[in-house]
Amino acid sequence: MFVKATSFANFALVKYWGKQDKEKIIPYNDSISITWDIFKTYTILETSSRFSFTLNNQRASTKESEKVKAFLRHFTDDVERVRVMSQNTFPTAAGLASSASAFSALAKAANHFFGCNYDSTTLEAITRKGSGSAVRSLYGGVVRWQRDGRVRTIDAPIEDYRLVVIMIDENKKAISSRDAMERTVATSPFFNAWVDQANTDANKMEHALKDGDFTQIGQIATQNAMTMHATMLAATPPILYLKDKSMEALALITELNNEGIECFYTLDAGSNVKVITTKTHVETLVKRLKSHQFTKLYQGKPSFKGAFISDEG
Ligand code: 2P0
Repeated sequence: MFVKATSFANFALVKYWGKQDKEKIIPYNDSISITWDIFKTYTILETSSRFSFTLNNQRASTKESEKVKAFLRHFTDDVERVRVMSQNTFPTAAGLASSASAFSALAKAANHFFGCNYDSTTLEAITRKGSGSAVRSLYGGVVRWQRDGRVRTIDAPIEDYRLVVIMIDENKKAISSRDAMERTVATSPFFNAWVDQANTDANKMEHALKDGDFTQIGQIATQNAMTMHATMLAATPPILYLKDKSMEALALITELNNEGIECFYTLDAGSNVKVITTKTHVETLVKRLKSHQFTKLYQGKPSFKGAFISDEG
């Protein structure tokens, strides 16, 4: 027997950064994301004589295998009889939300494979344990993950929004989001201010999204991302994900937006820059980025699908 699930990465317009409950993975602040149709994970669970976990066609490390086994124990008492194969269509752990698509796909696949049929609240609670942001990839479109742990989708006119990811560095990041978040909560003097700001931003962002106010969405999203980075820069020792090239890209995006090419940037736990623009402006934007030597670009559209079972037999 096998089950295949597919899921997509999501990028937050208002970021999740900090856990008030490290066991249940409950955030200090609300976050809001859009699920995009690029950066997919395919996960297959197959009956086997012993457990194995293959990530991107390579046998996973003991640490990764143990994490997957621990996750699967939420679905079964017998994890030894399953083979797990997971494939990302993009660089893993490079700040491209690979853990979000990976754990939402695994959760969906396991729920089906082991016949659990958990309701959405239970599945969300389990998915969070793999990766907090993965809970947002269970759903398509605009998703709000609240600080009470609940998740809901927001109906907003985002069909014409487009994503352009500027690849600055495809390598695995030096510090995981989980460790970086913990250090920020424990040592950054700005952490409380971040939580207040982000919760206010989430409310404003929900309104702006529903109104389709692209300028307002861009202003809130960019300021939110920069506040998150400022908060982690103030941690001890400081957490610095951005590279010189990232900074160059930010300046260029601001310049292009000022010229009338509607776009804004956001940043996650990595140096790669995500630019959001519209269908009308995407071609010009890409051309201009390329003319400034930003040649490694990925382009996407919103996905209105979240994680789903794509094959079984
Ligand atoms: C986000 N990030 O909202 C934020 C912005 C990165 C920067 O959620 O510890 O892999 O597994 O819950 O979900 C990445 O962190 O962390 C993340 P854990 P996760 O997208």
